[in-house]
Amino acid sequence: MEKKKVVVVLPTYNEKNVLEKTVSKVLEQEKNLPGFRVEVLIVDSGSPDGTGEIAKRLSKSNPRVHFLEVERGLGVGIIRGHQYSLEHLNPDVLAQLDADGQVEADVLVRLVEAIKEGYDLALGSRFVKGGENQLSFTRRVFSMGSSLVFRILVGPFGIREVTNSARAFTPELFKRINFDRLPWREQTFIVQPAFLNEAILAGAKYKEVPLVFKNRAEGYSKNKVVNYTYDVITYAIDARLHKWGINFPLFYITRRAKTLIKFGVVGFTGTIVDFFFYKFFINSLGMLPATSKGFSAEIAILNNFAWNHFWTFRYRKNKTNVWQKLGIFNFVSLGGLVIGVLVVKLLYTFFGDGFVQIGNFRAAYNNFYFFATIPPVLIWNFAINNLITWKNQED
Ligand SMILES: Nc1nc2c(ncn2[C@@H]2O[C@H](COP(=O)(O)OP(=O)(O)O)[C@@H](O)[C@H]2O)c(=O)[nH]1
Ligand SMILES: [Mg+2]
Repeated sequence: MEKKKVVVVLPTYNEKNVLEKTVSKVLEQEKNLPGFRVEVLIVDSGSPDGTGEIAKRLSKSNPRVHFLEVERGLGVGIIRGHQYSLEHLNPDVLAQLDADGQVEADVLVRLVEAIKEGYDLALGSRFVKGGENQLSFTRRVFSMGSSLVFRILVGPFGIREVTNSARAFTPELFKRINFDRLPWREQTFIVQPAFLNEAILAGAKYKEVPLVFKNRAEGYSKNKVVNYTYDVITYAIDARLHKWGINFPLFYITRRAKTLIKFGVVGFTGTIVDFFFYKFFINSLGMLPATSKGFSAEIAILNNFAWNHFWTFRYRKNKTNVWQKLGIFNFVSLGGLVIGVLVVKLLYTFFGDGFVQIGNFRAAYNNFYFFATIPPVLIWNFAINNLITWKNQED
């Protein structure tokens, strides 16, 4: 009987010290896969460390090793790799594994066996029986967290692992994927959970198989965990809306408007801080609403400044130092503060103290005064900060 062929895509970026070892470990798995021929396709994104040269050499000396050069990005490597495989290598099973040796290569056997059993998609999983995640604490929190966000928002809830690369699937499934909705050109690793979602939408019958994920022995991680988390959350909301029939390109927009979104998120946390202190000063220190608003707004300004400085605009460089920036930021926000105080003052003058009964809940008028300040202050800050931000960029 003719043997079936598994082509394992190995994406690489600066993996010169481990690549050769990984390749031989993957090819070795063939002995545990009777009826299958295992080949690898190394997909390198022009690694500056010369990984591509090693890959080229391996592909010349071994007919079971192939090589493809692509642009930067894990998604680009993975997707272009499978496309190339389908066009040139005639595979019966498409597989993918990290090239850095973090994943025990024997997972390939379990992945391919699941496909043999009739599944369209096999997922290497650290979170099923027999699986292991030996990463650092923060990375473990990330993988568990993204899995949870994904399972709750996108589903199906029964799935355990959504971010790992170790996978195998059928060429038929790959051809059914809607690549217009798959953000495979992004620079984070969002392609992994997104591919899973698109595969399930394309009707994939999937199975999770155990996988052991070790700490890196060589080289460094290219995973930008903060950016990846952001992508997982926005992608998951986007996918949820899509499932409800709402086709709003949230992921695309937030990718492009990242700074603006961060600014908005900071503003939102600022509002919570503001409200907390506003109520605290009124209820615990007996301040008048307008006075309290003055103090709480300043605390919120300091909060927002810190977040914007160390997060939102972290990569913006210009001539002003942190104290000068704090001064400018405060000055800009001062307008917002004055507006806030005036709005509360005005409403207080008209309506004074009082309560409304909403069901079982007794709400003081001053709550409404606070929320009334949000729209005008938001508009003011948006307009003026845009101008300042834009000015800063010019320096
Ligand atoms: N072709 C290609 N491969 C990449 C790129 N970024 C990461 N990889 C590979 O993807 C795999 C997983 O990346 P890694 O940095 O180990 O992420 P981690 O395991 O999540 O820490 C490794 O084999 C990397 O070499 C890229 O931009 N292009
Ligand atoms: Mg790795």
